[in-house]
Amino acid sequence: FNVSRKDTTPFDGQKPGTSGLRKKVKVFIQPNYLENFVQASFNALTAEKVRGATLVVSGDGRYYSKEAIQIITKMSAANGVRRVWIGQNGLLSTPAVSGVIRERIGPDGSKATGAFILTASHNPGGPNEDFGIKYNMENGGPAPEGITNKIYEYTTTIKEYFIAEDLPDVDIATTGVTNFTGPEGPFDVEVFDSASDYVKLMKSIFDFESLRKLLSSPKFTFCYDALHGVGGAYAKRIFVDELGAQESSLLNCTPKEDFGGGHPDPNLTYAKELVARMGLGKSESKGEPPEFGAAADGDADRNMILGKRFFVTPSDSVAIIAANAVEAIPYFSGGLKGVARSMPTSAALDVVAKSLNLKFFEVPTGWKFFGNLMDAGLCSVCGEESFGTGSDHIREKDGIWAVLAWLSILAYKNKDKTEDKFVTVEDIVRQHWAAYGRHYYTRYDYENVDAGAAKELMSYLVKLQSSLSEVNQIIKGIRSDVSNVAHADEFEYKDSVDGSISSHQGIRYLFEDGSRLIFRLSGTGSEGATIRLYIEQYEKDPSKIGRLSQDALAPLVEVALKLSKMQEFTGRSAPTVIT
Ligand code: VG1
Ligand code: CO
Repeated sequence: FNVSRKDTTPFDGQKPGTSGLRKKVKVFIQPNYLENFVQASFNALTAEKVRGATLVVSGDGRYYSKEAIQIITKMSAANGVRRVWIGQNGLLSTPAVSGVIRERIGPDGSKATGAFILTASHNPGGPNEDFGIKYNMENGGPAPEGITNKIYEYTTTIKEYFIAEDLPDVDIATTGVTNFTGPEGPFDVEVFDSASDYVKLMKSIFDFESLRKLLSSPKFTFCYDALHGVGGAYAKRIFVDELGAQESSLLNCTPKEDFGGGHPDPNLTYAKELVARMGLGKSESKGEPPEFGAAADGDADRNMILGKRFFVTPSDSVAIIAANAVEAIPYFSGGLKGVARSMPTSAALDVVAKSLNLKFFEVPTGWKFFGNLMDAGLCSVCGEESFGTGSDHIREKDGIWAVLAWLSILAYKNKDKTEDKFVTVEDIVRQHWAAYGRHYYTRYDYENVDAGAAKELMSYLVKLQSSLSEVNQIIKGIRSDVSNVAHADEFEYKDSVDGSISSHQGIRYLFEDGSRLIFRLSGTGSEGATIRLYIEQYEKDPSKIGRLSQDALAPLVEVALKLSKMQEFTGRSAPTVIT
């Protein structure tokens, strides 16, 4: 093949957000739009690093992925990349990409140096919906802010990109290696099975034998909903082929370009079918709900864990996994190096860390911050309130890992049980609350708010936060039964490993009784602004841990909405999504 140099001009707004660049497909398919971002990424990585590299290029299979894979392959060839690895049909979940970068060895003994992951995660897909791209580094984790900022800078000044226009399109449906020769030498494209490496990794972490036993037990019933995301490709292989679950326990496990027209976000609002099956919906399905249910997002890095008629909040989920990991999961049998959560995630994990005497870290939203801690050997288990849970087996959150972790805890708790009582998901959560106290928690999302209004609300809160006496006076006027704010700030994070500072990571109001109100703007939306409000209250008294979350949090919710003048600023009387 030959290398062509193409003239181009910058596009506005190619700044990667919390997890890469996410835009409407209509924006991405403009001539040169994707090309500019990919070339800017190569420039940011520097030619030295790109030359000879082995790059993974794949994603959740959403609309425009196939075209994007061909473009990125041709640009890789032109920029001196040595090999491109592609999951069959362009499919690789985000956690699988991370695993492939870290673990896979190619037929010629090569190892990957990085990846372009093609996903907009939990955002809908299709010609009128979202596409996305992000770069992951050699450790398998998302590029740190130092790199994403550089990529953005290059997108603002870009004048040219390089592409091997005459490289034939790769047949991504068939596995195998194709060799090419360019001006600088050989260039190979390998298409490989999307699931094998990931299945192997999961088998090295969990005790599949005991999981198989659990799944075959007559007392246990199971259901998994991939919401038509890429998770389906792994669910079949792991839950059915390896663990013996029935095909009928898989919902929406055929990956689709438009996720069947749905919103591939595993929460109580969008995972409707699963929620109904688990007996949690307004309209309950017929028959007895399964004992365990779980869902994934488009790229299968998120998870929702449900018991029979029972919802596990993600903040509790990571705390419960951390509390049980050493006993229940072989990978952790040597102990946990430490645990970490994102700032808006509830403090349930903090209580576990304290009681088990574990190192603990609080980082800004987004998975990239956990990676440094893990690379430094400081963190084994981490999570976010946004249905993200994971460990240091890779450098991304991992939806199927979280399901296997929960199944392992269930298997462990029911191990020696010969009598009829099955220890359920709900039992495990209630026992956890009894031991550690309960963090009532809810998140309100105001999606697609006018960007100017969202900014104004945030600057109002930043200003307000600087005078505690004023804040407390306002709060007393709203509800006298809510405790005082002891501390308020705009969260800033100093990475304890590389010393880098990330500021403006959300506004926190921390109350004397341990309650917290947090406001931040989303960095993953593709249009307008999304305001997230996180509300949390800690209850240690065992007689008060069984309340309905809405009831327990009602006073704080009222304070949050009035204090922030939410309706005044946004014109919204209610959030779009409550989780
Ligand atoms: C959201 C979540 C955050 C998560 C991020 C990426 O970000 O709040 O916790 O890490 O999505 O998840 P934001 O900036 O919109 O709040 V994924 O599954 O979309 O890659
Ligand atoms: Co995701």
